[in-house]
Amino acid sequence: MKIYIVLPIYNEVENIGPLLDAIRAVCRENELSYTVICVDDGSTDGTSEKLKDYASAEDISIISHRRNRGLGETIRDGFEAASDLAEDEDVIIRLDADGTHEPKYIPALLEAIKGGADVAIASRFPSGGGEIGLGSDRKWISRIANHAFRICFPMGGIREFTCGYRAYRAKCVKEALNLYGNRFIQLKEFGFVCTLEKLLKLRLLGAKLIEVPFVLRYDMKRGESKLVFSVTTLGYAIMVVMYHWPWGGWKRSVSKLRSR
Ligand SMILES: Nc1nc2c(ncn2[C@@H]2O[C@H](COP(=O)(O)OP(=O)(O)O)[C@@H](O)[C@H]2O)c(=O)[nH]1
Ligand SMILES: [Mg+2]
Repeated sequence: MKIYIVLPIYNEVENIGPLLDAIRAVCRENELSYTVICVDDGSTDGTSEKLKDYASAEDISIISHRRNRGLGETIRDGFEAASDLAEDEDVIIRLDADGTHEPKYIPALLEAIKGGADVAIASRFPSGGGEIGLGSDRKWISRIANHAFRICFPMGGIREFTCGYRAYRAKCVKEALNLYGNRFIQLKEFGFVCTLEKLLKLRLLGAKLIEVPFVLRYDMKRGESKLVFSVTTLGYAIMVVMYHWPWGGWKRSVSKLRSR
């Protein structure tokens, strides 16, 4: 089994070097066979130059966008690249490149996949999970959003909808890309919304989801958050409609896609 680690990267000059070093340390310590797929989304702060230092390393591959295309297109490119390389039994892991998602959780996420999960979600909410360094406004907005999503998109006992740190069974991602095609990530214009869209679309295909406790280290973030609240909120609102739309929403269209 091999793991493909997808990193969406936009202006993370201070964070990217330590993160790549930490990923390497965890993978070597646990004797994991891995490749890191860095998707540099038109960074302008020196991140691209920093990545060049790593470009010749065997365990790192770099996809570069000449222009900033946003998180949706970046994740699409990273996941398509990983799924093209991966065998069915491999695992795709995606984490933020801002220093807040520590690679030390990779072994626990892999264990969850080995135990039968199709998607293992690093979650702040089970016992042992948490968050450090998040401002109180951001903390409350995130809490309220995750509660609202439990009502809008019930997925068993899942409580963590917005954190992008997850491991995916490659077979499921390949199936989803075959079935949904370019619509696996459809709401590309809405940045961070793609994180939840992927989860919903996999769940609609029957993916088994499990949460693994993790602590979000917002105190370790250097640089500004790239979350744009207005765009993200609009994207979520559109997603609720598209999911539940009675005449052909995502929820109903899966059986049609399957029968094609
Ligand atoms: N490729 C790409 N990545 C982005 C963009 N905006 C944010 N990211 C990346 O997406 C991840 C999440 O962004 P981040 O600033 O950490 O958001 P926060 O954790 O919610 O504050 C980080 O790895 C960013 O580098 C973008 O426009 N393009
Ligand atoms: Mg982050």
